[in-house]
Amino acid sequence: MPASGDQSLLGTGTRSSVAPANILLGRYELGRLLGCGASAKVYLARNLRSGQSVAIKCFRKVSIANGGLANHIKREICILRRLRHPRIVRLHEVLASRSKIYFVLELVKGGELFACVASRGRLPENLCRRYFHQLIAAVGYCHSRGIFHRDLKLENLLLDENGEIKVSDFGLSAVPEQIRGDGLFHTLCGTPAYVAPEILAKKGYRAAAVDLWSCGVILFVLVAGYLPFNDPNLMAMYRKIYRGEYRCPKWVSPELKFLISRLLDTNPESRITVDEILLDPWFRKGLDEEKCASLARFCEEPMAVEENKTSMAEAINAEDRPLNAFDIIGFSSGVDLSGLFGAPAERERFISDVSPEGIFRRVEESGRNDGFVVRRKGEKGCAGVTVHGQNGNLVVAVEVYRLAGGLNVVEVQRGRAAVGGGRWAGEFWNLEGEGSP
Ligand code: PIT
Repeated sequence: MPASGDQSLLGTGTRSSVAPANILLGRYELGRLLGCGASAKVYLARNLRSGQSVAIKCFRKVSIANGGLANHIKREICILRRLRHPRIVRLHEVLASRSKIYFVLELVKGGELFACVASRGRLPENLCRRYFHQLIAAVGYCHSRGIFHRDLKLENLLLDENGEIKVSDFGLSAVPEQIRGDGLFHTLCGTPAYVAPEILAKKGYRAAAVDLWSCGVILFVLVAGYLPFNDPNLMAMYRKIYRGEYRCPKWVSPELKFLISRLLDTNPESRITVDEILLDPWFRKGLDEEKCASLARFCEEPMAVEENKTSMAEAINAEDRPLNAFDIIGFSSGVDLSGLFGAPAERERFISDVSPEGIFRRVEESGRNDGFVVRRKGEKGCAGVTVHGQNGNLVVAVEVYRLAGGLNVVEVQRGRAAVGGGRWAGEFWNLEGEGSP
């Protein structure tokens, strides 16, 4: 697979180091492609230091800039950071180069539940129930935290090595801040066959009810082996959804038929809620009180002791600690990733494995060679160098923030004196490697 070499700080002259083709930011060895979406690809990868296998989702800058994806990605990161549940794929960290954003995710090895149903056909009711328990545990947890997935479908349910599901792809998910004045969401979203009728009505909807409709479609597919609403003609399919026209196959038990009818209720006001699902007889079958209570607890995965220790140490010594990936995201006010996504900007950020001293020396050398005045400045955890014209005007300011793992965030701010000023106005710090993933 092509690679990223953009972690090396390379000047206009010779390259100081060239990263091996499949090494990402000096930290992960990239492996085979696991999946491919419209705006991103997911690769198998291995953490070079710990040996841990992970999945890495790579967003290309082109798709981010052209498709206006930046806000979606920021939201997805914020949402994933808030989720910590055994049935939801964990986000370990976010990495960024000048051209791409990478989500380092928990590796789920068993593939999509979709592939399982596609190859095996319909599943026995007991297995459907087991998957549905896990799905409702994840969905209930998200809803209890004010997060709505909005694109639940079989393709977004992954199977781990124990045959348990993990919900993935929160790219369309939403938080209550997106609710309009009428208390409803208005964004159109979802996959046609899984979309709730109230979304088609375009009048605004409650996202919790929309997710539960999709859970109804998922449950139907698991037990039937095909979609409840389907038609080669999209408008005809939407008509069926809008009218709630589906037929349960004859092998489905009356109890499950009833639950499906409560999930695929076209009226979102009377549609079953998570709390009601927990009381449903088909859902509760084989669940003792304790198991049901633990499903309903929508509990957080406990944090590892080591992680707690680290955050405590970091909190005490916040000034002096290296930045982690989430600091990059929250670098400026809010969750400003503009420096990572944008077209040539006044300010740019990128990651380098060259030491701060090496970076400053390179800037000083280039600046002095071109007749500029160079000044050093130093702060705890962050140091910088500024380059000025002979009149004192700022040409460029370069600051370096230490990251964990020997990496650094380099922030380059162009001053007004940089305009039209040859390579100082452009990208003398352009470190981009070709053909990265
Ligand atoms: C895997 C294996 C795989 C895909 C994924 C993880 C993707 C996970 C994912 C992607 C998202 C998201 C949450 C999880 O928001 O084939 O281990 O965009």
